[in-house]
Amino acid sequence: MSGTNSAHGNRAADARDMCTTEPAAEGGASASSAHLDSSLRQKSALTRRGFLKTTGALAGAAVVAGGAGTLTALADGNGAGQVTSEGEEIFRGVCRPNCFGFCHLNVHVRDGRIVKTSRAPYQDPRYSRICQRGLSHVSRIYDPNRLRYPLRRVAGTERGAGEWERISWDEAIAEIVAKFKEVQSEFGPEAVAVSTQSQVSVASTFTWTRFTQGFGCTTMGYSADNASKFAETRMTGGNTWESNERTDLINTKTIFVWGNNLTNAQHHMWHFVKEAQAVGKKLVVIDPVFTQIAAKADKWVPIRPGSDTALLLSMCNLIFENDDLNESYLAAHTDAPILVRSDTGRYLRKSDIDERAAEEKASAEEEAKSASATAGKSIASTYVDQPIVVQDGNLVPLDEAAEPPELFAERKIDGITCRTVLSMLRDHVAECTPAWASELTDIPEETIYDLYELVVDQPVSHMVGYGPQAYMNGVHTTLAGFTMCGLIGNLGYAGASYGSEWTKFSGFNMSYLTGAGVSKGATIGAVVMPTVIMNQEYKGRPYPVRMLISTLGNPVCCCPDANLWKKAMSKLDYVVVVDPYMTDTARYADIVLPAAQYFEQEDVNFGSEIPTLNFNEKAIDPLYESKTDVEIVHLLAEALGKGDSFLNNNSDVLKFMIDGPTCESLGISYDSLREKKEQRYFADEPHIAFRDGRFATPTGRLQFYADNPSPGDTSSEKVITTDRLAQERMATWFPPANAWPGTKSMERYPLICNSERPRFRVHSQWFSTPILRELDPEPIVKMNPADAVDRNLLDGQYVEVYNDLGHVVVRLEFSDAIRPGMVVYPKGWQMSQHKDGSWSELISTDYDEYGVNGNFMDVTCEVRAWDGE
Ligand SMILES: Nc1nc2c(c(=O)[nH]1)N[C@H]1C(S)=C(S)[C@@H](COP(=O)(O)OP(=O)(O)OC[C@H]3O[C@@H](n4cnc5c(=O)[nH]c(N)nc54)[C@H](O)[C@@H]3O)O[C@H]1N2
Ligand SMILES: Nc1nc2c(c(=O)[nH]1)N[C@H]1C(S)=C(S)[C@@H](COP(=O)(O)OP(=O)(O)OC[C@H]3O[C@@H](n4cnc5c(=O)[nH]c(N)nc54)[C@H](O)[C@@H]3O)O[C@H]1N2
Ligand code: SF4
Ligand SMILES: [Mo]
Repeated sequence: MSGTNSAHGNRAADARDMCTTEPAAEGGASASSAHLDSSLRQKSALTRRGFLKTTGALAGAAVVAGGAGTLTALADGNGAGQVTSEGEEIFRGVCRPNCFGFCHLNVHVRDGRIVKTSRAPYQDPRYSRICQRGLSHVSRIYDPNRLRYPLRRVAGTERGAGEWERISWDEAIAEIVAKFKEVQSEFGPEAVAVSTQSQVSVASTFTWTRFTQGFGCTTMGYSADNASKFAETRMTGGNTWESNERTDLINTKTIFVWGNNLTNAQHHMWHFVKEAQAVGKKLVVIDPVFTQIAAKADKWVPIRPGSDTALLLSMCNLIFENDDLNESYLAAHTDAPILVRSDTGRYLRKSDIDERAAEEKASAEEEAKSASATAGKSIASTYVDQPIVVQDGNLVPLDEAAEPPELFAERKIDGITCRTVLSMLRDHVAECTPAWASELTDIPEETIYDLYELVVDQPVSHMVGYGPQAYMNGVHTTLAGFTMCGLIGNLGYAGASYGSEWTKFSGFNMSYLTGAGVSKGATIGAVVMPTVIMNQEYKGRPYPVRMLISTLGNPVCCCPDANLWKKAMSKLDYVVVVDPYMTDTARYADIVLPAAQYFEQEDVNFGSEIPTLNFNEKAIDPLYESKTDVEIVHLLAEALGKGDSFLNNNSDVLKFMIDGPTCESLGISYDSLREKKEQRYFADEPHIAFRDGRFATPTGRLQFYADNPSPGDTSSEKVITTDRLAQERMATWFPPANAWPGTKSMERYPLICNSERPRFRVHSQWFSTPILRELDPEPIVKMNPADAVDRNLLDGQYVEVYNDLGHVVVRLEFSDAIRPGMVVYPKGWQMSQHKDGSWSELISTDYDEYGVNGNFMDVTCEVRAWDGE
């Protein structure tokens, strides 16, 4: 509980100072803090009903548009094709907060002011949606909390103290550039780190990358959602978290939802599940919490947090036991038949058994080495040393196996035992019986057998959220899921899928990113960065990070260990934050630059659950003195003497990124996209991930076995221990670091502390939107009444939730939906909106070196009454 008192002290100062932050003379801006303060004082308007009673109504409210839900009338009133009033102009907007939605919106403008946002049609009407956040953009854009001018921390005040003075853009740029040069000349170019987080826009994000690269800076990478992506890449070769398109859900027999809080977190997609249910498809929800979607399920399986891997491995065990293997899929599309050497743990290769191949390999490697020496960079050998399989009793290179190879084989080669991946996997899961899994998952054995029947009755669509992967063992949850599906071939065809639909468009002209130069600075994950700043050390060697430019993200609010982040921010020589709002991160800056909002600039957005590029028109000029990120980068680059290497407006950036050969081959150009507003980039509809067993791994197959597991992060020596390496070879059960019975954390703090995605915010975005704050006035924590009674706590009272790392003070809400032994909080409030502390204080920056992910759910806490002010 160190630092609690001072944190409280700061909080009071934060709230007070925010009133004096923005120049009152201009009116409006200073009202921001007044609004926040009053919203915190306001009692919640919601009655304290049990969650179970309200479930139905809220589930309806979550989906506002088209077909489903109770607010359809409102949505239709805001629908496309409506008669607009005279003098009103409608622009196409794309809502892009990273809720995976990218809804197309009509942005209604009258007299240069946005007066309404309403649903605009996707070409495929099944995707036309809008939610309460999309409907409240006017309230968000003209929010009195909007930053209006560049602000500078008042000289002599502490960072984070909240005292600001208005300065001009010229002053701001001159000061930033002077500091930038000073830091780079004293400590090297990498001493400036640039952070962009989950808020992605093609024009802005890629321009900041060009800046980071062009000026040799360190990149502060993203450390959320990485465990799933890392595991998927390892097994499938994909670089996203890809599944079949959601329009394919109708083709499945059963939808399994693994920790995906769909009606809050992707509510634009929920109707696909509902429609599938309406035609008789089953819905199974595996979640420790009785979520809204669990309430709609045919079967809800309350699993012990952090134990999905055990359940998934028990399915694998039963697949072997019941001989439900899909042998032809395994032989043709997976590494199941490849032999593995027992001495090295590596695939047996052609060069291991064939002298000529060994010579060829050696000379290819030699050639690559000397080419590298000439080119001055490392060049990999292109020689493919084929893995070996057994066919008709003979050892055969994989690419020469004409007939299906043997799945279970064992050979002794030069005295070394070699076994197929499938034989090893069978042994690996032999002890993962339903009885074993039942103990770990707290799911009755009979239920596990019932689930198994559904899992093997193909096709099955597994929708996987980010809850199960946000624990220290999260990589293996995804490895186990793909292993289960791979064994039975439940991938790559209509209705058969595993993952979370997040597609990636790879057709942009990416030379834009490095067009101004290539940085020698490292990419350091956001979960690693505060420690690097504190120690000025990375990978065991001195590494200076003295200045931070943070844009398109709010790390102090959203990254683990807010107290560590606050210390790290205070340690830096200089901090610049670019954002439309005074966020937690902005509060710790020396200079805050006001950024333009979504509809104040032309942009393209992509990377969603919907495989389209989406064109966002500029509807109004940036408000007040705000500027687009592209303009801000250009101003900085110009003052740093490289203005010619940077474009000065979004349209030019978009043209550069889009008008290249790849887009052309897809029939996409800047002009066509601007005209059509939306262009699909997959030829198939619905898009099927890993169609026909095609994978982008080195073997072209789904790889159950990691031939050469390499960590996402090499900064720690412990990643190369033999034990750790062995653990990484195949999907393996091990418990979470904290949220597990018997851990030190749990002995001291017995409640597991999970977050949920709030329907009123996306992360911290919309945090102060007045209309939404009326509906959702203050931070809460939900707890099962049984746990509350044990602690003499009352529904509605303020409580302190705490652990060794920090604390937060919020209102308690009783909820029967919460599993006893847990608490759940809607995330994304700024620190200043809590009575004290913040949720991110409770989360540790410990991470798994392979996934390099924030363990947002692997947290424990205790709760007590709060008697402070
Ligand atoms: N407790 C807990 N914490 C979590 C998670 C959790 O489950 N639990 N989940 C994690 C996950 S999965 C994620 S993805 C992260 C997200 O973490 P962040 O990406 O840091 O979250 P946001 O609050 O969306 O921050 C985006 C910021 O960009 C600003 N912005 C919007 N548009 C623009 C623009 O055009 N230009 C500029 N310069 N700024 C703009 C917004 O105002 C906002 O302040 O949070 C993580 N944090
Ligand atoms: N409204 C809104 N929408 C959002 C966001 C937002 O902030 N607000 N954020 C966006 C982003 S960046 C992301 S990454 C996605 C995340 O989308 P989701 O993955 O759906 O979101 P979460 O709420 O983090 O977690 C999902 C569920 O996991 C459950 N869970 C926790 N632990 C376990 C476990 O061990 N096993 C199982 N089976 N379930 C578990 C939780 O109870 C929760 O219901 O949402 C996106 N959409
Ligand atoms: S917040 Fe997400 S679901 Fe809501 S309108 Fe915007 S993109 Fe659509
Ligand atoms: Mo995320």
